[in-house]
This record gives sequence, C-alpha cells and structure tokens, in this order.
Amino acid sequence: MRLFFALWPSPVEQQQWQHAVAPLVQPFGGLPQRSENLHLTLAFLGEVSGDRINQLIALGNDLPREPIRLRLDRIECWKAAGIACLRPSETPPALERLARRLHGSLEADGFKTEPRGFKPHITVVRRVGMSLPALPLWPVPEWQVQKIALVRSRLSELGPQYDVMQEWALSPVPVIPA
Ligand code: 2AM
Repeated sequence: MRLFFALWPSPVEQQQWQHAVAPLVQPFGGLPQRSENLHLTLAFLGEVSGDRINQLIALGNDLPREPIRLRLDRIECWKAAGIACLRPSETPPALERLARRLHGSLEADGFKTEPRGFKPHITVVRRVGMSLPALPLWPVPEWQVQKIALVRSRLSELGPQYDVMQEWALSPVPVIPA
C-alpha cells in the first residue's frame, strides 16, 4: 500500500484554507484539491508491504510531539511539480526537528523516502502549467498543528483518496501563567 506521514489539519481548517486560497489560485487553472485532501507531507514512503505497518506505528510512537505553529503566509507555484501550494515563509525549528527525526528513523529502519529535501507545503492545486512569484496571503492562516498522521493513499480517476491509519496528538501549547 502507498503510505506517507503528514501533519493533518481538522476539517474546519481544511475548509478555511480552501476558501482563503480559492480566489487567488483560480487564474492558475489546474485541478484544485478537495478540501478533505489538504495536508502537509512529512515523508512520502511510496509502496510499503502491509506487514510493515506495525513497524511504522512503533516508529511514530517515538516521534517528538513538540507543539508546532505555522503561519501559512504565501502561495507558491512550482512549475516542475506542476502544483500551487500554501506554505509558511519560515519553518519553525520544532517542525525541522520532527522531519529530521522522522527521516532519520525511517532510514534506520530501512524505509526509502523521497530524496527531495523537506520543504513544508500544502498542495492546493495540481496540474498547474505556470510558474509565478509567490503571492502573499492575508489574513495569514495560523495553524496550531494538532496531529501527525500515517496515511494511506489510493489513486483513482477521481483523484487520490486519503485514509488516516494512525494518528498521534502533538503537545498543546503550554499556558504561561500571567
Ligand atoms: P505533493 O503534494 O508535493 O505532491 C501524497 O501523495 C503526498 O505525498 C502528497 O502530499 C505528495 O506531495 C507527497 N509526495 C511526495 N513525494 C511523492 C511522490 N514521489 N509521489 C507522490 N506523492 C509524493
């Protein structure tokens, strides 16, 4: 089965982002992603045999759960990938640490991951045939990430269908007493 690890938003967040980007990406054409498919990939594994799922779950259990907050302040078009994506201009150190640890653990356990470097993004449109300078998004969607997910991807003519197989809650932001 085709698997990946991702930061997974709530349905409300997915709908808010889709609503916010729709007028900006409309001129790009292409194939806008359904709101329920919006996510931020941490590591794409490709085809994995079903008997290795428990190993991936054990690996997920050991990941750091530091709070992560993202400012999704821009839309970029990546011509080579043919996508438009929602991105943070700055990657929080906690997210860098999580991605590094995940990729390190996957490699140590003999899983092959995408060789392209980790560049956090949420694909909002596929099959975009143009490249444009980054567009700022205002108001900036602020994402307090709630969970990491291990997700199965099934490809069909209607586009990919994603099923969350296992999820891990990130720690809440500590409340600093006044
Ligand atoms: P993308 O949005 O940049 O295409 C499920 O396919 C998720 O895994 C998508 O978010 C996709 O990123 C990511 N991914 C990374 N490498 C991939 C690959 N080689 N093929 C398909 N998806 C890939």
